[in-house]
Amino acid sequence: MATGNVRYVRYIAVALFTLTLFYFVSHSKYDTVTIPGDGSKSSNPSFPGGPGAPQVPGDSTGGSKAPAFPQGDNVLKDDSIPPPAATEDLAKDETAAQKPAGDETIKSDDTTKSDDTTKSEDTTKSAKASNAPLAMTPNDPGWGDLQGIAPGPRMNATFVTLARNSDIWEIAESIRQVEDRFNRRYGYDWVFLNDQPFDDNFKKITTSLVSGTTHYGLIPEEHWSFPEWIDQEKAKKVREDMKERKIIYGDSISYRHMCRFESGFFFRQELMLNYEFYWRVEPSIKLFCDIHYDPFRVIAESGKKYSFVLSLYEYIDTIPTLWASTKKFMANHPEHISDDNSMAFLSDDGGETYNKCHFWSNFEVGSLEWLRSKPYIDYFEALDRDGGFFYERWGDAPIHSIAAGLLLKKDEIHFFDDIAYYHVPFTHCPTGEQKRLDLRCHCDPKENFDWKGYSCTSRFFELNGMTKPEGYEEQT
Ligand SMILES: Nc1nc2c(ncn2[C@@H]2O[C@H](COP(=O)(O)OP(=O)(O)OP(=O)(O)O)[C@@H](O)[C@H]2O)c(=O)[nH]1
Ligand SMILES: [Mg+2]
Repeated sequence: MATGNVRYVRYIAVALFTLTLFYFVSHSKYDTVTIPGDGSKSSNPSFPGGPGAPQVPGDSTGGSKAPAFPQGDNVLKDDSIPPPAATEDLAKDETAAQKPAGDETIKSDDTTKSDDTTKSEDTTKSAKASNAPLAMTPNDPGWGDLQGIAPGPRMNATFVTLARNSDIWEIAESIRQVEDRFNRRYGYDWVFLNDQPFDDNFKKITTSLVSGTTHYGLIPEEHWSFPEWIDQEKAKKVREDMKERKIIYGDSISYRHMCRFESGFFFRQELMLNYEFYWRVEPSIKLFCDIHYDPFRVIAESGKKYSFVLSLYEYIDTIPTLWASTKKFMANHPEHISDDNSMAFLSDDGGETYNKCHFWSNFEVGSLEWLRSKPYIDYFEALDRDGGFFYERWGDAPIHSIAAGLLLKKDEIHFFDDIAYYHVPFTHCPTGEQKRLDLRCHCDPKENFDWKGYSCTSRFFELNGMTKPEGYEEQT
């Protein structure tokens, strides 16, 4: 009996305790934790880039990766700088820039992007910021300001990478370099192209690293296959012969498709049609210095069409008849050859023979409009007909370079000295200690290839009447 009473008392105590607990839980107040990217507004920034701080493109703590300045809003509003004609046309079509046709797009943060208020605020900010001058030297206002969103307009531009799924870690390394040194403040898009579908792992990792919107394109078969006029037997014999002669990638079919694709098709992919400027990035590259200004804007505002950081001599066994094909093209299309061209960069005898100099195309910032223009397409098609991608092993570097050298005016080609770069096995490291300190570089100046015997950069300087930087003799 006594035991029974104790049991009842225990039941009542437990019931009372449970009720009390329930009361406190349901009436207590606690702060809402904002999950970045859930669309709700966070507050109280406690550290730069922390929750609630101004959103920096690519800043994962900030949640949104949406560029603060919409891609399409790239009209150069400063009256003193005439906008390139094509920029304006594309800028009007903001929807086109934000919604690339075809293939797959992973939006950085749809909730934020589709928020009308955010968008109109951004546009106003962009209009004000568009007057921000380009800070090209340490004396220019804004040079040292490398925190937060970069002021100034955005060009209609994208990074572009051709890659296989197996390149994921090598391209991740490159993206990290580009983001840390530049794009985290700009949020430019990145287009990835592949002859096979990209897998989820590739997409997941690259999307997490890129501050802008990522797009994934599958290359159509006709851009990655043998044209019907190619004699397969002849092409096969060439590969066997090159294998015997140990010519690098000499026996590779895919390498040849890659070179042909980069020469004639990357800029015509559906996703790329939405953009006017591109920056090519390959796996395993390094950037050694901070990039203080927007290279896309440099290209757009100064009317440049092509740029480089490294130049060198081509391996002649891969292109024995490229110059003969080029000469045939020049004879057939004199209307495409620029009056103020860079023939002196390409030839030491007025065009009779090719000196093998080329810009190293694994880095390029340039105009897609130029690559899509009739002169360039006519040149590519003439070469493609001659079959040297398969009967030899023509690379896209000499092809882009010869095209730039002959079809463009001299001053449409730009040397980006400030972009310190490595792709195995060559380095561009700016000459002059003060420059490297200003740019916060971590490259070894001894590695700089610019003034060494196998580089063609001296020729470029001489041809354009440019003064070589102080101290270059010590690096020869
Ligand atoms: N999707 C795809 N991409 C390729 C293929 N082959 C090469 N690529 C990409 O094309 C670009 C150039 O290829 P690389 O292998 O880097 O050629 P390379 O720069 O001449 O030679 P490396 O010294 O090996 O870098 C890179 O971005 C590669 O990821 C391929 O078969 N498929
Ligand atoms: Mg490479």
